[in-house]
Amino acid sequence: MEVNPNQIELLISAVKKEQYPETGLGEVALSGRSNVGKSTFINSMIGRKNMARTSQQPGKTQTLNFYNIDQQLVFVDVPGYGYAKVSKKQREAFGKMIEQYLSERETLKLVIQLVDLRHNPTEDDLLMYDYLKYFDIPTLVVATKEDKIAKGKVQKHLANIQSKLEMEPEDEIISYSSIKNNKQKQIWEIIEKYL
Ligand SMILES: Nc1nc2c(ncn2[C@@H]2O[C@H](COP(=O)(O)OP(=O)(O)OP(=O)(O)O)[C@@H](O)[C@H]2O)c(=O)[nH]1
Ligand SMILES: [Mg+2]
Repeated sequence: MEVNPNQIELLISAVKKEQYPETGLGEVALSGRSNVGKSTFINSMIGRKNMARTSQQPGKTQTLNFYNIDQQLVFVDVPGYGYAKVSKKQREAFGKMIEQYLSERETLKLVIQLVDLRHNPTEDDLLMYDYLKYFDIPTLVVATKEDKIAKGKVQKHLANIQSKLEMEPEDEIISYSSIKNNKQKQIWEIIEKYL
């Protein structure tokens, strides 16, 4: 699958169901801890530097951002979890918004769950993966920031994450670096299988 970087459009930043766009296209949502690199991942996959807003401050993405990707699919950039500085009330509101989307969206074909390749999955990562499995949502785990780890250690870290998440055999895991930027083709091929 190839996407034209000039044919990407932010359809809407939604906070409720009534605002979800009706495109007839399959959707792929990005989930993960705040600051893990979800928005950066979207940008590197579509070959655009600043389409999805990124930041070194966690908590950048606060709405469900729907991007039409070259009329082939819709990427949904989701607010990150586990960010201590948002208020309890805001965290609850985010939680509800994300849960409603994940549990009710019929056009959702795949969740790309981002984790940090360097570390053990967090408690929230474990909860999120379990939640996705509870709702039978196909999941691709992308372990990002691969550039920050020695090449010889990548496989060991991947195996550790796979085992800690108790990943189901049909779900794939892949390491990735938005800086190296060299696995888009491979990941597009995986995504295509689910659309
Ligand atoms: N070294 C390295 N840094 C990365 C990588 N991916 C993302 N980053 C950096 O991580 C920071 C956070 O990236 P974002 O894409 O804004 O993170 P996010 O998951 O969208 O965060 P929220 O919107 O707060 O949920 C930025 O400074 C990125 O440049 C990567 O593969 N390698
Ligand atoms: Mg973001």
